[in-house]
Amino acid sequence: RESQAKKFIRQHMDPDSYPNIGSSYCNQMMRRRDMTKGRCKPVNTFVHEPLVDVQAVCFQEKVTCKDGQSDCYQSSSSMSITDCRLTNGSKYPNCAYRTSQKKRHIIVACNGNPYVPVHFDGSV
Ligand code: 139
Repeated sequence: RESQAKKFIRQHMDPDSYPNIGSSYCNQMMRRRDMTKGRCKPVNTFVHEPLVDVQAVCFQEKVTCKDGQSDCYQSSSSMSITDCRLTNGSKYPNCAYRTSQKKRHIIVACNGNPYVPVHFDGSV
């Protein structure tokens, strides 16, 4: 089955779309990356930076994760991201998202050998 590392890439990496991101970006990408199967995933962030730069965050500033675990890391640089948030009226299977582009420091949880991102904790 899909590894945690591959799942992170599928759900959170999109290095090539930026800066051509329109208002339907999240509606298309959430479906294309299989996050609208079974339920609408409520919140998801795509990162528009090279994979190597996102993987390097595992060796940057260590921070506490939202769930209290200690395997989270904050990027030293701000990164181009797009937050996708399910709209209030959206009802499965019609998953409708609001698309918001931001420049933020990302926070990811890392695991495994090689030590790579497996969870997106948030952005600041
Ligand atoms: P998730 O199933 O949470 O993690 P997403 O990140 O895509 O998948 N793992 C950890 N999980 C949580 N906290 C830690 N400290 C962890 N360390 C390792 C994927 C895998 O990572 C492992 C878990 O065991 C799991 O197998 O918060 C809920 C979802 O919302 C997304 C991220 C998360 O899903 N989200 C939230 C965003 O994409 N952006 C935001 O700004 C906020």
